[in-house]
Amino acid sequence: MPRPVVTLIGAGLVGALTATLLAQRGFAVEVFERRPDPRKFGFIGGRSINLALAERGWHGLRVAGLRSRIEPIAVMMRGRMVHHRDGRTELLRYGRDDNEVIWSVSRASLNMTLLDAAEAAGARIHFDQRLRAVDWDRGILHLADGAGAERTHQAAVVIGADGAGSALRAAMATRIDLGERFEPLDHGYKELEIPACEPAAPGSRPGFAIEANALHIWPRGNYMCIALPNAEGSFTVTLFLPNAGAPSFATVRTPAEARALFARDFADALPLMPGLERDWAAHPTGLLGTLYLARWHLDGRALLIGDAAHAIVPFHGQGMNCGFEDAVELAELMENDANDTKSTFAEFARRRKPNADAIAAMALENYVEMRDRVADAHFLLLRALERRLAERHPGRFVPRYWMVTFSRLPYATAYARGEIQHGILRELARGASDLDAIDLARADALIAERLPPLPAA
Ligand code: FAD
Ligand code: E0Q
Repeated sequence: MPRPVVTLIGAGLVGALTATLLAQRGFAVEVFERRPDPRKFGFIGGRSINLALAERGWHGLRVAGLRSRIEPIAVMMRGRMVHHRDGRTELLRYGRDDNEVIWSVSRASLNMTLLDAAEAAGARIHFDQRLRAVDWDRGILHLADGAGAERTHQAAVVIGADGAGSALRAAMATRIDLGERFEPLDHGYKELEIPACEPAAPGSRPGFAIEANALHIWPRGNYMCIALPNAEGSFTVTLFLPNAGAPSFATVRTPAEARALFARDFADALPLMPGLERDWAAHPTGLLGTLYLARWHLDGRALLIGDAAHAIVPFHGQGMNCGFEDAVELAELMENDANDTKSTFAEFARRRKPNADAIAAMALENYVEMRDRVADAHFLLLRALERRLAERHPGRFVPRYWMVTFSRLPYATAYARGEIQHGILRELARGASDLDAIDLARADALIAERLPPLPAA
């Protein structure tokens, strides 16, 4: 039997992992990537410079045999370091101990490691090749390089991992109604930097200006800043701000206005950001939103994965993690049946769509929680109660954040159980102002009644 051939569009995070996993399973993989090879020409920015990697993402890397290549470049984040307006900081741990943490990784390093892995597994990656259109009747892709030179490529089966602005999706939409809906968020983002500090002694390593092993958050009600550590000692700071109103990207426009905003609202960060004005002027304001599609595939000929199928807002740090789950699920399905892509793609969508919808909803909810609730007394009571019940009922009452971040339970399960748990918390905490006022016997009864035990990990 000849090796089944698969063509991928996009060698970003999800495309490169999918190429690796399929090539490792014996597929002949051809990948077309719009950008030049970042290993030769440097990584052309765009989007966040580092990302939070959690259990689902690690699983994809482990399946590809890449865990040991990423571990040395990942920075542990034990929890959220909340920066209050008065300058106080407080670390809210994500999990119970250092086994329940998330990791900050450089997008560029991760992507380059995945490109190496894909090629080592036998995938062929064609850089500087942008998909322009598809002739579905002839099964021909039309591509162009940066200089405008065109080429074609015969492809019976094509998988689109070409991100939120997917060209393959646009090509599929000329053939079938994908039921596409993009819900823009009325907030955007700007990426800034806290550089590494001067080395303590000549020749010693540069240091972190703030706690290295945390995800820093400056919640300010309707907007917020976050900062994730980079291995060399710097932090990538992201300001999330409304597009209209005040303050917003409409009122904070010039570098001087940005400085004034930071002086007022992020006073402890400002002295650590000497390049604020330069970064503000040089970096575009990013757009955010959620992409919903009713269909992800065109019979057995084309399939969308990752952001191309389900871009989400970044407030749970799960977009890449979710895309890596797509890659693993697809590779396993295709390995089991390499030839019937029509039923494979349909099964992939059947399994993944409810999960993509669930993480999309949870990511939107997390924005409000992050920017607005982390300082609210009732919210903190619910949080404390949640921890108490989780200790009392391990394997049964499991915080939603934990299910999303530290487990591989389907996102849809995390969402559904999270709703039930939230109902229980609200019922128990109604009228209560502290943990001692809560009726734990009633808690136990509600949990036994409404939450079946989770399957053992
Ligand atoms: P992309 O990374 O967008 O890659 C698409 C690739 O396709 C690119 O290489 C592109 O050049 C290529 N391409 C595009 N068009 C064409 C074309 N026409 N022809 C050929 N190639 C093409 N996720 C997390 O898990 N954790 C986080 O902490 C996190 N933080 C985020 C912060 C921000 C501000 C944002 C915006 C996103 C964040 N995400 C995070 C989400 C994450 O960035 C995405 O989910 C992830 O990059 C999706 O990977 P992808 O490969 O599907 O798409
Ligand atoms: C995480 C890890 C961009 C981004 C990435 C993240 C998170 C947040 C807020 C943001 C959510 C959290 N979070 O701390 O609850 O866990 O990835 Cl804004």
